[in-house]
Amino acid sequence: MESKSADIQRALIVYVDFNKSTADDAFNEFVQLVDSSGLDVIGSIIAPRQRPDAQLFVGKGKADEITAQVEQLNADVVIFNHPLTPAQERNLEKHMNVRVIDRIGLILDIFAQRARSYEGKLQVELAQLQHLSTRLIRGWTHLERQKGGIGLRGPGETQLETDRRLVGFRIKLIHQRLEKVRKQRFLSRQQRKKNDVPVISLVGYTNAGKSTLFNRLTGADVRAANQLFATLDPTLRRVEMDSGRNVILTDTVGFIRDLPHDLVESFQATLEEVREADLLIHVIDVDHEQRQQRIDEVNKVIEMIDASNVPQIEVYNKIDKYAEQTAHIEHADNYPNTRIWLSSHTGKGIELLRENIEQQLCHNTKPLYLNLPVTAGQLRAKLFDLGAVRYDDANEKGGWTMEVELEEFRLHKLCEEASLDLSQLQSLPARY
Ligand SMILES: Nc1nc2c(ncn2[C@@H]2O[C@H](COP(=O)(O)OP(=O)(O)OP(=O)(O)O)[C@@H](O)[C@H]2O)c(=O)[nH]1
Ligand SMILES: [Mg+2]
Repeated sequence: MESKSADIQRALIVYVDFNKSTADDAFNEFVQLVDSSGLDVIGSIIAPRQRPDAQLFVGKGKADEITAQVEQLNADVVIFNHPLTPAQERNLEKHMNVRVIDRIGLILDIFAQRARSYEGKLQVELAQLQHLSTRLIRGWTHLERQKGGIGLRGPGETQLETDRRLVGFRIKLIHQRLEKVRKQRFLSRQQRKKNDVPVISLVGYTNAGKSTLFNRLTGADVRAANQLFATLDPTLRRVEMDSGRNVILTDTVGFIRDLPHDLVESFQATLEEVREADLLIHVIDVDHEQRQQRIDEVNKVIEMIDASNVPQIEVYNKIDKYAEQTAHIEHADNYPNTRIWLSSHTGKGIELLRENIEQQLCHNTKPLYLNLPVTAGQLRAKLFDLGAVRYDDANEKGGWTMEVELEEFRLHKLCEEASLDLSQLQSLPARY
């Protein structure tokens, strides 16, 4: 007798393999993703292919094979690890007489299950509507065994049967509501700036250990789980550093390879926290084979949301998995970024992170030497206003040679506001 509850759906997964080199990792991640959605994986089919078929994505023979498996295993849903066009989805459903969900539909379903906050729900609904609006016309009538469940739950579900015009209207409404959320977030950020509290955002691939590190640093108890996208809604906590200085730490949604652009767009309100942060802690699972690839994926998203200028501490997490791995810190190639090896789970190496955060944000009183061009007059005036200037002299190029003393992240921000690149301005100590 099966003891599982009746509404757990039986999923057959189809992994279409275009690229042998990353196949294992991508396949395992896909299974984990389906697992995280609460579906029961009852079988998998791997389909090597050169390029997708326009009608069915896979070849006709493969589609027949999948159909036979669906019947044999009594599957409720077939999940493809790739985006499908609405036409492909419809053709496949007709062919197999079962619901077909693509990778984006799957991720959206997980998001719908996790969204708790008003903002999170709005963002998921927006992404769902954008994804579904192109698929609405197909209806679901060609499916006999329609049961609801995956792809049909969450804030967007009631919109499924309505027409596109209404969906368009709803999308507009959500945009307006999200605009309000963005404004509120903007105001609270302004307030924090006024109070001079620096903000640190945790970023990283899903399941890297962001929430575990967040809990470790803040003493909070947010949900950490061996599950993809355990966290969706951003959480903010104030943390007191050893010097007594306060910072704000935010935990947020994880990233994954091939994040659809629409999804990133829908999460603008959340991701703005990342862009506006003073420092990013990029959490990396040290134990992962495809570590570098995942780092690159995260940096791609960081670039996509215009946050690549924010200084980063790369945290190589989970060193407790290797007995011989020691906690340590090193400087990354792109100053002032650093890399720290630690374990959020055992706490080993956490003090290195705390020290480095303080160094980057709080009391960096090391003098900084600058060569400002003649066009940087406004920046120079601001530095004087802040009382940060220790030395200032006109140089032969009509600009200024300066020595300033202020937190590096602040100088970074000021340069950015003035559209100047700090690395171009820094100079060796002037001889005076
Ligand atoms: N061994 C070990 N496991 C860890 C460590 N840090 C986190 N984990 C585990 O890794 C899994 C994921 O941790 P989370 O903190 O939920 O990861 P996350 O980055 O917040 O994941 P999402 O919110 O899903 O994006 C959990 O099972 C944690 O217990 C660590 O330092 N060592
Ligand atoms: Mg998390």
